Amino acid sequence: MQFIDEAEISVAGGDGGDGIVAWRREKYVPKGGPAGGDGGHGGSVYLEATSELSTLVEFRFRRSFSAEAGKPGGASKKSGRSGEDLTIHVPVGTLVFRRREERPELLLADLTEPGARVLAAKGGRGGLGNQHFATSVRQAPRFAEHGEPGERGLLRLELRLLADCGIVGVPNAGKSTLLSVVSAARPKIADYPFTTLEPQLGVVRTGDDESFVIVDVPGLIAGAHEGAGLGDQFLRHVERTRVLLHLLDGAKPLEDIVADKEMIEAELAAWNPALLAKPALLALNKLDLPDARGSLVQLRARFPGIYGISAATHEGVRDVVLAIARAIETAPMPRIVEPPAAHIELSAADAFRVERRPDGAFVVSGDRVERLAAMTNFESDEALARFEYALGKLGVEKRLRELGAREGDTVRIGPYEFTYS
Ligand SMILES: Nc1nc2c(ncn2[C@@H]2O[C@H](COP(=O)(O)OP(=O)(O)OP(=O)(O)O)[C@@H](O)[C@H]2O)c(=O)[nH]1
Ligand SMILES: [Mg+2]
Repeated sequence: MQFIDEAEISVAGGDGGDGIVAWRREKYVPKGGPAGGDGGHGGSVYLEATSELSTLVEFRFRRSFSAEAGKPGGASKKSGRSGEDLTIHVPVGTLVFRRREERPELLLADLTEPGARVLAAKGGRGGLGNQHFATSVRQAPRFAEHGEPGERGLLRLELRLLADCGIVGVPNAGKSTLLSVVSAARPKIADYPFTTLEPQLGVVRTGDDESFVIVDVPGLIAGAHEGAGLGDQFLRHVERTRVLLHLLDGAKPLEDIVADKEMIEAELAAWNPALLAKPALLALNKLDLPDARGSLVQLRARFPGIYGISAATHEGVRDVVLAIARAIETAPMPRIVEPPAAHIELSAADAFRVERRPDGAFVVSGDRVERLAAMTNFESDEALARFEYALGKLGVEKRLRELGAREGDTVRIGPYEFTYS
């Protein structure tokens, strides 16, 4: 049974449309002012959680998603149409990570509610038409901006939600027996600890159309949060459940039952304090044993809400199941980590790097610089002048000088090559 569903997809925002060069045409005016329209913005890619999906399988077949590009501007200052946004639906509970080169991946969002959305790749801005570039000295600008390329990125999707309720407790408490009674699952049951080695899932039907998913977590021992008995792996699964059922072993003496309860709670808290805030039901199992009945009376004095059940005879099981179902209804979907609130650009916007290559050329790299180059129409001297001005403002020019660039040296930015002057 798979517990962590994963997929990797690539997303691309639509490129912005190009701005254009055009002139106003009026009767009796041979050549009017600049009137080139702006390109439309590229569409953005969003991820949206929906309860209609429960796995990430469909991403095995389709891995690449791009939003529509913006249309180029028109004459008479007409703007191009913007590209449509693209929404990719993912199951509720999907964690969205952005892969980064040479750096750890970044959590973009934890989509825990239906309808929760995250901007995954922003569309590029439309290029400005020549209507914007007229100044008192330049009345007939013969250039326009290219559209900005859309953002591109690689995302890793992870679905950790596996169950509404997690059964936790010490080894041999009867967790697997209970699972086999309340669901159609047939886990291994035996009279020794660590029978269950992997979490087991079961679907519990509570009505014609109602059910919840329960997970039988392998027994936890002291030190579980540090990995004892593989406890850390099991606790990770407990994190994503909405409700916990803490099952106590009624075959043990009262003092041991109380000590087990405290140990399990300490392990949950040590793994993640948020686990203790989860709605939790407490139940003493093996009530068919005479000593267990006595223990229950004592325990009830200290923990008034405790349930007494016997997985063997099914006594009290129905009550616990209904109580779990009620608790699930009102429990919030637990969050794994607080995600950052705002959209994070693919790379730090203003950072750039200048490197000198063995052939003597200088290579300038960086998101912003490369975008700027992509938006420039190098056939126009005016556009080139504007580009150089922007490089100066970003500090690229200064950095080139510091690195010893001289007249005639080659400077490369993305696919473009320039001569330093
Ligand atoms: N008398 C009695 N025995 C029970 C009851 N429930 C479970 N047992 C027995 O307790 C032993 C352990 O049961 P399991 O269901 O395997 O226990 P577990 O909590 O899943 O154990 P691990 O997988 O090792 O963590 C088995 O021998 C069961 O038959 C019960 O209600 N009454
Ligand atoms: Mg078991």
